[in-house]
Amino acid sequence: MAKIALITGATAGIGEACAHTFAREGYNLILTGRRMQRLERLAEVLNDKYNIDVAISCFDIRSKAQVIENLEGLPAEWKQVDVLVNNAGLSQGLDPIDKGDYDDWETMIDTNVKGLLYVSRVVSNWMIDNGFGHIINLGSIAGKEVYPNGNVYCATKHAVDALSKGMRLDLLSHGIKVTAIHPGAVETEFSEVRFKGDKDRAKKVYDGFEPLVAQDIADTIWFVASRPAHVNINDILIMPTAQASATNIFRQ
Ligand code: NDP
Ligand code: 8X3
Repeated sequence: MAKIALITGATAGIGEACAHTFAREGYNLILTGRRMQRLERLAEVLNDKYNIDVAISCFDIRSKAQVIENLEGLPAEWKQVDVLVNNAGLSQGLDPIDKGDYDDWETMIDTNVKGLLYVSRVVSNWMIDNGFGHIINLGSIAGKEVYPNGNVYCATKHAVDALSKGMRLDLLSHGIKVTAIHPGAVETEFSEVRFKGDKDRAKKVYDGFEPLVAQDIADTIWFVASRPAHVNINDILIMPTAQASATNIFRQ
């Protein structure tokens, strides 16, 4: 029987690259995100190219009710999830703490922390019942360091770091693996979302150096997910060669 991966935030960037990678490896997929058309298109492409089954679950991860209703509403056979990639997340704004936008703060906390928790609560129970599973959380260099004006986004990713450690402890006796992946700069829709559609400002983030691409992270996640049963990789910090810390990027 084919294995199953549930990937949150599969409509773009790292999540979409993970969907392609796990499909290539023969996994059936549960793909989530808010943009239904993108989910439908991706499901069609993956189904055609890899002949796998894809279940689409379209919801806003900030809504506890939507998360529970959509995930619990999946047929029982889809709840045999081998790998959960907790990828959906975002940054909004880059303002000093005294000028931060309240809505931006709430969006980041609700998405990156509470959304990840809601999904993990549901899926970890399936994994406990199944007796297997691997949860892979997308942290960030922003979860290891704090940079100017990164305040709340960094706090949410520090929370993901702490939650990954907490999940590993709490799920240990159930044999469920927990891994945190912490990327540096990856060129996706991330900066466009952070700067609310300002493409020029987003592009400048990656000027003068070669950033990571989504596939670099998907390859790393696949490596982690494909280790033997007795091996768990707890934590990976993965950076562009030109980046040494959150703020230290060598640009030419
Ligand atoms: P993208 O903006 O390209 O993709 C983000 C994904 O998250 C989209 O599929 C989006 O789907 C989903 N998402 C966002 N908000 C919600 C929501 N409320 N409900 C459901 N889904 C949501 O960014 P990346 O691929 O770069 O980011 C993926 C993860 O990697 C994030 O957690 C990010 O913090 C982390 N990361 C990114 C880095 C980077 O430099 N790019 C570096 C380190 C970590 P939709 O809009 O359809 O809902
Ligand atoms: C994204 C990386 O440092 O641009 O998590 O915030 S950073």
